[in-house]
Parts: sequence; C-alpha cells; structure tokens
Amino acid sequence: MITLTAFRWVPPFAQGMVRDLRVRWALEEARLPYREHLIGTKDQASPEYRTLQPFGQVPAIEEDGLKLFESGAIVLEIAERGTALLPPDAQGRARARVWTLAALNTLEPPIMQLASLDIFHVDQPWAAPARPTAEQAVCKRLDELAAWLGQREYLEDRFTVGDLMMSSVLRILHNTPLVTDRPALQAYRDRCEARPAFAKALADQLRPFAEFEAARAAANRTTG
Ligand SMILES: N[C@@H](CCC(=O)N[C@@H](CS)C(=O)NCC(=O)O)C(=O)O
Repeated sequence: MITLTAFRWVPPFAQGMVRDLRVRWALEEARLPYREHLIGTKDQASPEYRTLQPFGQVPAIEEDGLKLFESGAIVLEIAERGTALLPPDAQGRARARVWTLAALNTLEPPIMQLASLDIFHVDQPWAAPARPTAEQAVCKRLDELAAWLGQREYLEDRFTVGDLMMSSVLRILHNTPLVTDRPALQAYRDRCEARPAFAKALADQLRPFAEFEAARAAANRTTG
C-alpha cells in the first residue's frame, strides 16, 4: 500500500494548501488506498527522511521500496495506473501530461512569486514595490489560460490529471481576486473542486491539523 508523507500541522494560512492535497486528490480519483505518515519540522531534517525527500519537503510517497517525491511526478505516477486521470488513448494521455507540466512550469512559478510576496515577505520593504510586476506576470498567464478554456469545461475533452494540477495551482491564489475576477477561471476551478474526490482529499488533509490543535489545547488546559 502507498504511504504518503504529509505535515502533522501547518499554520492556518497553509491549511488546505499543502501540496500533499494534490496527491491525496489523485489517490482518491484513482481509488487507490493509502496510509499517512505525518511529520514535523524535526523529521524534515532527519537523514532518514532525506532518503525519501532530499529537500525535506512534502509530499513524498513510498510503496514496496519505491520512493517518490515532487507532487507532479507523484500524481503522474498515480495517473498512469489507470484511466481515472488519463484517457485511454495515447494522444489524450500525452495532452494530459502536457497540461500537468504547464501547470507546474508555466503557471505555478509566477503564482508562487506573487504568493511569496503576499505571505512570506509581506513585511519586507521591497515587497510592495515588487508586487505590481509580479501580479502582471500572473495576470498574463491567467488571461492566456482563460482564453484557452473559452467555453470548455476542462483543459481537454474530459477531466484529467492536467485539470487536477491546474486547479490545484489556481488554488494558491485563493487570497487574491485574480481567479474570481475571471469568471471562466472561477467556474473552472469550482468545477474541479466540486468533485467528491477533492472534498475527501481536503477533509483528510485538514483532519490531522484539527486533531493536533485539539490535543495542544487539551494539554494547555492541563498544564495551565
Ligand atoms: N516542487 C515540490 C515543492 C514541495 C513544497 O514546496 N512543499 C512544501 C509544502 S507545500 C514544503 O514542504 N515546505 C517546507 C519546506 O520547504 O521546508 C513539489 O511539488 O512537491
């Protein structure tokens, strides 16, 4: 069975955003059972964990000695195991892989640049002056994506791993109006996130955070 490594707890701003969500979602779509391995910051630095994820990040998976990291590589591996996330024909499969990489290589870098300014560097004096250029770069890609989508429901003629990854990347912009300002993109993201597999994956990511916070509150009550 697949073991998925994820964080035991993250601060509220990151809850529902950690990249193991993509993997959980893919596993749910593919109906592959998995178990969780939840880690904290000390585990991230451990030599043992570095054999699974050389950069100490999540997600990572392990199955029968196969160790995989990088959310894109993991969801593609899961997708390859059936037709839930990839169409049966070779061309359709290739197109779905293209969109997965477009999400990761063309959309996610400028989106992360903007998110970093808004979240991680918001107190730096250089963040505000850098923001307009960063936002412009994101808007360019969003407009191009919206133009491609047009009246389409999905990036190709059915939901694939490409949509799973693209909508996951758009999700990073949840604290900006950049997706909601573009009705076609908002409808697309909503359509992808309305899938029962997404709801299950999100609930499963959030559950340990809530349990961790409840345990911490109980411990504080005992010691306080
Ligand atoms: N390119 C990697 C990025 C992984 C990544 O940035 N993971 C974040 C959580 S979403 C993380 O582990 N951050 C902690 C750190 O970098 O130490 C992937 O897609 O898997």
